[in-house]
Amino acid sequence: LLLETKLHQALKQDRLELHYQPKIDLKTDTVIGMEALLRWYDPELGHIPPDRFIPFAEECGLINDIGVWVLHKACAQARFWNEAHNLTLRVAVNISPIHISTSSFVDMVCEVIAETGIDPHLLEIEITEMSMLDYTEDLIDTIKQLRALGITISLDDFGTGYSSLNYLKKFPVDVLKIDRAFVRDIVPEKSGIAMISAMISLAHALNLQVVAEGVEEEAELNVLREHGCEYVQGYYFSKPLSVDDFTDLIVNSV
Ligand code: G
Ligand code: G
Ligand code: MN
Ligand code: NA
Repeated sequence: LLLETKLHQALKQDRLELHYQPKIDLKTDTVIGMEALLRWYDPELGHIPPDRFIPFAEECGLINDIGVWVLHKACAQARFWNEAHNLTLRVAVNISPIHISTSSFVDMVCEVIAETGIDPHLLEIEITEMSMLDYTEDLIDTIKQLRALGITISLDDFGTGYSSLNYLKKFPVDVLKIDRAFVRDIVPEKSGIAMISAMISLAHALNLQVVAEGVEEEAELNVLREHGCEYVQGYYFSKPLSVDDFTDLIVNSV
């Protein structure tokens, strides 16, 4: 209960923070967007990682309010960066399967778009593969409506859930994010390369673009490039950055 009270207060008092990890286009080697990632620092408890408080927020019912806050904050920030630096960065927001399954989700997104003035083509929603597990026709409908608005939909953590290729056929997504567990396995002379190569081919055969997560080494980058992966994210380029540090990054790379 203590944690719930603290999280509730942090949300109400605007003490949650977003960090942004750049996404790099391998064709141009430029930053084309960023993923918003939640950070929570509590004066008594210290830094609490999202891996811990997101599942908790999903259990105690705070996840929908958090999702709205994140979406609003990330869209406003992206709009600001794009206006201030004459850019077209696309911001990606992680949305909980619980939240996206609420009936008012699309209306809420429309409100946030109107309030922040973001071009919906510069907004991406990441949903985890887990969301598809017990999907409903309503969820497919929601995704279709979001895409009709111009929003990009990515399937996050691909390969880690109980992925069935059947889901991929049913789900109208734009981007497949290969989980970093597979990127980590890219070592020459290992089956890791075969896996990555097959995943990229599968995505392309389904007209999906590919983001590889957790790229830390040049050798991994080279394999991904060679196999036609479009975008990468990872410590090799940058860890998730505070607003100030991300601003420095875009100022210095334009
Ligand atoms: O950097 P990292 O520790 O930030 O994030 C860990 C995990 O927490 C991510 O894989 C992601 O699934 C989840 N996460 C981070 N930020 C958010 C957010 O804003 N909303 C949701 N639903 N999950 C998030
Ligand atoms: O939403 P998702 O599960 O994809 O969140 C991305 C997670 O991966 C975040 O926790 C982020 O901090 C982390 N991350 C991003 N880049 C790297 C990387 O290069 N290596 C590792 N180990 N983690 C990373
Ligand atoms: Mn993600
Ligand atoms: Na992921």
